Amino acid sequence: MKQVTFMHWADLHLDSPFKGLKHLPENIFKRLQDSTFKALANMTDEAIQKAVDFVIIAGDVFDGENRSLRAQARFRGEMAKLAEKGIPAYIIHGNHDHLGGTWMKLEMPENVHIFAGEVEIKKFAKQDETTVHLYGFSYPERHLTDRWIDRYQKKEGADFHIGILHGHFEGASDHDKYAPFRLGDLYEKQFDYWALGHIHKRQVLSEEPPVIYPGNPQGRNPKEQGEKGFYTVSLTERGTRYEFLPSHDVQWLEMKLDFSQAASPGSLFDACRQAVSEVRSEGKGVILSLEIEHAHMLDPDAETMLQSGELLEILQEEEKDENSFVWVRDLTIGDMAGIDRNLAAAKGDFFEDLFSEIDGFDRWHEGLMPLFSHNAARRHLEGLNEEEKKQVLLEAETRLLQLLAQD
Ligand SMILES: [Mn+2]
Repeated sequence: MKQVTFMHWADLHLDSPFKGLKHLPENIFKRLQDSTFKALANMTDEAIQKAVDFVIIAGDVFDGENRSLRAQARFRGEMAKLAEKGIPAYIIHGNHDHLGGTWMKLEMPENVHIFAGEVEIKKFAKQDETTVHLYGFSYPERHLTDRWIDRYQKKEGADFHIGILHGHFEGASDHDKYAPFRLGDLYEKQFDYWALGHIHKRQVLSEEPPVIYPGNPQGRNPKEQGEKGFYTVSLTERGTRYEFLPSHDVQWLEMKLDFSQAASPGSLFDACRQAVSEVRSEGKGVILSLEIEHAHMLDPDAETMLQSGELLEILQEEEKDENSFVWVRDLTIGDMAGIDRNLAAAKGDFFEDLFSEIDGFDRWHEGLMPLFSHNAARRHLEGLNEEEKKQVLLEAETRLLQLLAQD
């Protein structure tokens, strides 16, 4: 039976700068700075161990269009490891590492096949003569808003056909709308697999044929949270199998801790420690945001420990030099409107009046006067927008409920 097995990687963003994180302990900041490279090394190891037929990289190999020498050297090293095992890599460049940038060109090993700035077809032939046509293009420049999908054309003469595209799935948000396409455009091409890149969140857009964004192999900020990795895919005449595998070295995570039961400093601390130990992962790092829900149920000492930052400091203290670290980056008090209002309202009319007063609040001018009449403040502050007003009201309500709960 004809069969090929390959790996689908995308959006490596090698040498991402991790801006704004210099305040982290040196050990942890260094781990982050190195994490895009470590994720690449993890993927290479996996490709060699699984002895795949080839590797596909669907764009944004490098974070910057100047492709730092460090990034190129590390990349070349990993590609050389694949070359030793006879594993080719089929690569397109995306909006980040488009061909219009200027960089010092480092020679890549012979197994590296880079698509040109126009759609082209590369042919892979296995020793048993199973053949694959791979279709793709590298971004000739950063901003490509045309429908490049229209330039893909199936060419007979291979057992399998794989489209590689760095582009925007219409309907997705938060990403630049480069080389847009719809699912129907891809189906029309009658390929066996679509290896996508550009959107960093892992998504299987279609199962038959598989159309997949593997996401980036290493999260680079709190928004890129959870396990990050790549896909191993096997195409056969009978169908396709694919599997997600993680490759990150440091994982960003968010967790909520619910205190609907009264909590003392001891139980608050224990609950945080418990959360930390739950997410700890051998040999890897975790950067964790903890959100405390129903914080008004904390007793006053526990609340002080939380508000003063003391709890956060204690949690961080032991992690600075830990290899499998869990760094709690922040401890926040969660949104407690809704259910808590119901609980409180059940206690009497007073709360109902309080909530209707809060909801109808419009004395912003009066309330903010002391602040905005201050000379320095007037020069540097703008008024509050609607979102900020909502936030201020919510915080005020939370404070009030906390105070009332303590009586
Ligand atoms: Mn990208």
